[in-house]
Amino acid sequence: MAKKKLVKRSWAEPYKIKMVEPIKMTTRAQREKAIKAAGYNTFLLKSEDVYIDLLTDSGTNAMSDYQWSGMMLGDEAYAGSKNFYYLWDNVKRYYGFKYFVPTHQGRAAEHLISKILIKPGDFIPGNMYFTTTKLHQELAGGTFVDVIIDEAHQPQNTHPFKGNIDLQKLEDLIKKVGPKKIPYISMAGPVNMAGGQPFSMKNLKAVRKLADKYGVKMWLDATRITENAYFIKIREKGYKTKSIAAIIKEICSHFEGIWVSAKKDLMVNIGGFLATNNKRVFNEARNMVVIYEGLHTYGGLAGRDMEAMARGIEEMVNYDNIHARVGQIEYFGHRLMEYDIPIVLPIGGHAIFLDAKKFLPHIKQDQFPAQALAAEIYVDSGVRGMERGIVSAGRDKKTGKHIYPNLELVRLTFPRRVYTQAHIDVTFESIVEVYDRRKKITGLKMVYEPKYLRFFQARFKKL
Ligand code: PLI
Repeated sequence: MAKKKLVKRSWAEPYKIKMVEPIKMTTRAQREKAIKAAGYNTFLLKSEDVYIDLLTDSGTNAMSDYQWSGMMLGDEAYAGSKNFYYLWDNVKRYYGFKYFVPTHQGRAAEHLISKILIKPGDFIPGNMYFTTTKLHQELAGGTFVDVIIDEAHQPQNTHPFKGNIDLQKLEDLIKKVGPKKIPYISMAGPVNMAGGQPFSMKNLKAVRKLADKYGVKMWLDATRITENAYFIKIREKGYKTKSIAAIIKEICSHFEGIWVSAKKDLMVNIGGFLATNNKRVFNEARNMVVIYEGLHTYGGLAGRDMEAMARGIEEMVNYDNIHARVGQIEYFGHRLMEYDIPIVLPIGGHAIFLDAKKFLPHIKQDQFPAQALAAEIYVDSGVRGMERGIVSAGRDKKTGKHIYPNLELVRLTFPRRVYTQAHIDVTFESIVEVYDRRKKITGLKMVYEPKYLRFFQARFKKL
C-alpha cells in the first residue's frame, strides 16, 4: 500500500527534449549593472544576460523534429517555391480561406490590411487594442475604438470570456459614425493586452449578426487562435467534443479575412500572413506585398520558413499540444495564487499577467509601476518579463498626454515547448520574494521616449 493516497493524476508534455541550449546564470550584481545599462527596460537587455526569458512567446518557440526536418526541404526559388504552395494548401485546409499572402511577420500583414481597408477619418472598433495593430490602423488614418466588455478592464473579474465584444458599445459606435466609416470590426482572439482572454463563439455569432445588420465586414487577428479555440472547447457549452481544428474553422467562417503572426501558434521563429475570401483585397495585398515584403510567393520569407510554418499549422491543432501549453501557464498561475500574488484572472492562454497596481500600490501610474516591477524581477532572478501598462499604451493622439489604462501589468509569457516545470518553480519563487519586499521598490522616471511603440526602446531612471 502506498503511504499516501493519490489525489489526482498529472498530465505531462506530449514531447521530449532532443537538443538543449545552455542558459547563463548571473549574479545579482551583474544583473543590477545590466538593467541599469538597459535603462530599466527589459527589451533593452542583452539576451545572454537573461536566465529565464519570459519576454514573449513570439518567435521564441521550440520547433519540432518534424518542422526542423522540413527546413531542409526549403525550395529557395525566387518565385513559386513548393513550400509556398504547401503552406497555402494548409491555410485553406485549417483556416478555411481561399486566398493567402505570406509576410515576414504579423505586423507586416497588419500594415497591408490597414492600408488596403482604412481611409482617413475611418473608425475601427475592436476588442481592446494591440500595440502594433492599433498603430497601423492609426498610420492609415483611422481611429481605433475599444468596444470590449467592461470586465476585460477589471483584472480580478473572472468572466470566462473577457475577450467578448460589448454589443451595445459596438452598435452605439456604428450608429454614431455610420457604417460607411467603419471599414471592418477588428477582433482578436484571445486578447493579448487583456491577459490572453478569449471571446466566446456565442459572442462572435452575435457580433456577426450585428455586423450583417449594418453591412460591416469583420477581420480577425488569428495570431493565437488555437488558444481561443481551446478555451471555447473547455469553457463553452456545446464544444466539448469538437476538435480544435473544427473550432478554428468555425471561428474563421465568420470573418472576411484574418491576419496572423506565425511566430506564436505556428511555433516558428519568423513568419506571418494574411488570408481572405475577398478577391479584391487579395489582389491588392498581392500588389502591395511586392513593394514592402517581397514577391507574393515568399513575402519576405525563405522557402524553409514557409515549410516550417506549414508543418506548424498541422501541429498547433493537436489537442495534447495546446492542452500542455495552456496547462503550463495554469500551473504557474495556481502556484502564484496560493501565495495571494495578484494576477489577472481567469488565467489566460499565453502568459501570466501580474497586476502591478495591486502589487505596488504605493507607486503612482505615471511612475511606471509595471516597468519597475519587471526590472525588479529581472534583478532578483534573471527572469525577464515585459511591461503591459502605461508605457505600452502610449500617448493620446490628440492631447499628447499619457493614456492611463486600467490594466497596469507585467506579462510573463511562455514560449511554446521551451521551459520545464522547474523553470516555472524558480520563477514563481522569485516573484514571491519580490512580493515580500515590495514596499521597498521605487518608481521610475522616463528619460528617453521614442515616437512610435515607445515600450520597445524607452529608457528610465530610478526615482
Ligand atoms: O510580432 P509580429 O509582427 O509577428 O506580430 C504582431 C502581433 C499581432 N497581433 C498580436 C495579437 C500579437 O500578439 C502580435 C505580436 N505580439 C508580440 C510580439 C508579443 O510579444 O505579444
